Amino acid sequence: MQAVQTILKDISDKYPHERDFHQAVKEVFEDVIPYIENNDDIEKLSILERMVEPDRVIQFRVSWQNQKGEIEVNRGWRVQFNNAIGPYKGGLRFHPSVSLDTFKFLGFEQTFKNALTSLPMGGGKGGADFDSKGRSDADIMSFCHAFMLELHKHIGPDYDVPAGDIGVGGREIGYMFGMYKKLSGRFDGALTGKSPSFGGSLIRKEATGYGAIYFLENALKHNGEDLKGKSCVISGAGNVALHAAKKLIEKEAKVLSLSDSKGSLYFKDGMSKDQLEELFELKEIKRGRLSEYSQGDYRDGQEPWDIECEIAVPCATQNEISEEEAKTLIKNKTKWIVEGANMPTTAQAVKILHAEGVSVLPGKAVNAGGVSVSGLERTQNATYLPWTAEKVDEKLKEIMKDIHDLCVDGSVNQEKINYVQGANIAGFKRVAEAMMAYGSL
Ligand code: NDP
Ligand code: 2IT
Repeated sequence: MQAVQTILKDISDKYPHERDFHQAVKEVFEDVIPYIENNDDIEKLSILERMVEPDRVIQFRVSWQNQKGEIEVNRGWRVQFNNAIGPYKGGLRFHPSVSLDTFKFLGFEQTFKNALTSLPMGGGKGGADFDSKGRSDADIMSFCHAFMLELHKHIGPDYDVPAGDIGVGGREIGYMFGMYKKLSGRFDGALTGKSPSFGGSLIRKEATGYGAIYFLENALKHNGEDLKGKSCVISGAGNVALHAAKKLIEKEAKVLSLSDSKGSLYFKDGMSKDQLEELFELKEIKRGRLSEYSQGDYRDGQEPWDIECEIAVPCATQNEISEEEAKTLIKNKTKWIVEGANMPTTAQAVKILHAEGVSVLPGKAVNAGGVSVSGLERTQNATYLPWTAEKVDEKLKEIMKDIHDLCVDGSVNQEKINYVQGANIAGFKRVAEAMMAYGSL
């Protein structure tokens, strides 16, 4: 469709280095062509042109003193992408590889993900090029405090509500919330992912991984299958990967691997509950590396995608599965790709996988459980009423089922559900309708 191609060319001319952002826009806009073709107002009101420009981009210097007394300088960002359906909402990522491109792609994706949750949340994303690996707790605290010294000017419970993402977990949110509270003089829900001891929601920590498996269960059920005995390869060993593993083991699936940026850990007969508990301790408490774990087969420098499995669950980062990995998965007869991470499969890989009948369950639907429970944390903060873990988990299950059903409805092909297209159409529709209602803004 001409309008879509014109915009894709326009953003690649204007922002030639923003490859991840282009990829995210291309995937959404090409999928929603059937919807745009039936809605003249999308073109008439320049909805696509407006959707690719963030509402605003905030970039700032984070200078801070490390334990040795040296002053270090990092770059921080918050991209407030689109608040058509609610206050900006989305995580903060601390990783040395990030750039504005990363946050534009993540903020764009977040806008449509949040729309799928049916909760009132717009899209935003932010973070810093800070490398927390090998840092002392004191350094992490100083950095988080310095980061919030600037960020606090741009957030608030009804305006922009950040949470965690890669490199930002409960510890970092605690340091940042402490500083936010001090600077603003307010105790409110301006951040989610807080500890339940100071306003956080139970199950938020687990929500992304658990939600991913609830989504997968719905998709399997739609196809007349279930999880029992299915072999699963997981990448990543962080918040999302570990909780996805926990839920899979609980559902009697076989978890064959975890990985980090240095290598993968292979469990030929499936990881046991006890082994997973030890890995939680190693990663969450000791903050160690997978290479330090003595059980399983540690494969230095190797990704997990060559391990034969029925279900692949990428839970580390973007573009983990490209053409080559996709071909290996196809050769090994993998049937499902469950994107716990944001955009872990490249566009080309998705094409190849779809052509071979592999179902790709897209990140913006699969991992939406995290932001959904963040939404529920906002509700609990706003009403001053904490919910029980059971209540949050029930609500999470309901939301994931609803997102699954929205994806099924959105798929143009009803014989073989295209979950990627279904998610894109359902999310896009909701954001576009709100934008059209506001007129030219
Ligand atoms: P964590 O920081 O807890 O864990 C990240 C894991 O991924 C680590 O094992 C890390 O390995 C690995 N990893 C990170 N970057 C790379 C890389 N460039 N190459 C290889 N491995 C890498 O992050 P989360 O588990 O929270 O996030 C994982 C994914 O899930 C991300 O895509 C995130 O955007 C997405 N997500 C997270 C949500 C949440 O609630 N936390 C919600 C929705 C999506 P190492 O330690 O070696 O760096
Ligand atoms: O990518 C994501 O959805 C997140 N990192 C979680 C965002 C949130 O606000 O909980």
